[in-house]
Amino acid sequence: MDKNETPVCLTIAGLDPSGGAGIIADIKTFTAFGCFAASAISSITFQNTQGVFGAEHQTAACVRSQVEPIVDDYIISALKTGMLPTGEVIDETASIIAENKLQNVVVDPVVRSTSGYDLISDNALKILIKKLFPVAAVVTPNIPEAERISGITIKTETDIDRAAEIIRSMGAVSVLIKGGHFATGNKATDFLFIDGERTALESEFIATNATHGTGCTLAAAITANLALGEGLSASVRIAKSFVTEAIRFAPNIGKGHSPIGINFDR
Ligand code: PXL
Repeated sequence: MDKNETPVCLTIAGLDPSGGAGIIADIKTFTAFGCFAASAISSITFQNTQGVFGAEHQTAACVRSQVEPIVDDYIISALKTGMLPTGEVIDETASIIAENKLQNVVVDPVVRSTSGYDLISDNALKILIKKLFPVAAVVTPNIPEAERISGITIKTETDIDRAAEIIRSMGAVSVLIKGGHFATGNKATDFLFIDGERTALESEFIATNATHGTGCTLAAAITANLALGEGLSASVRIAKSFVTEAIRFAPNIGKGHSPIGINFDR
């Protein structure tokens, strides 16, 4: 890469037309960190701050047709995957990663929307685990996602360790389990496991329902920082404080969970 070249981050994820989650959150986040954003849509969802009402999933061929011209033209410094709704789209994404030797792959195992809409089938989740966990620099489940992936109920920090170990045994070298659903007092703690070594990352817990897009934004911010050459641990810390600020600066729009407010004046 030329010294002055801007790193390109690619996201393969769903479109949330209301702008809170999915590729729109990813694009804003990549841009906020000074990376250039490219994107391919895996599914067009129908939603707003109140819920997800449906989705039109894209075919594997459509995803490939979006990605190929991009990877033929740009050097991709990092890739984020978000909602990958079907086994065929996941398989295709894994092939694209292998063929292009993509590095710095952040896999956000999007399973269910905050409002309870299933964004992936059980069979597709199995393929996601098998094909994408082994090529991920980090996998970023929240607690409900970690429960569905590991098959255990998470109630304590020991359960978090057990879930992380199960996810590691599935081939993921590093796992970030996001504890927002688990916040106690005034702290929101996430647990980063690198090669089985655990670090607890604390941030201020902000009591609000303006949280739409936090998961996508966190994973995208990690992706951007990896693209900029930061290590994983630093990328996660920077991403976490970015999300805390975005929650604080939520625009408070809509009748449900407001999107968070991505800050471009960093
Ligand atoms: O936050 C999970 C998520 C990811 N991607 C898309 C979504 C959602 C949740 O609604 O719609 C496109």
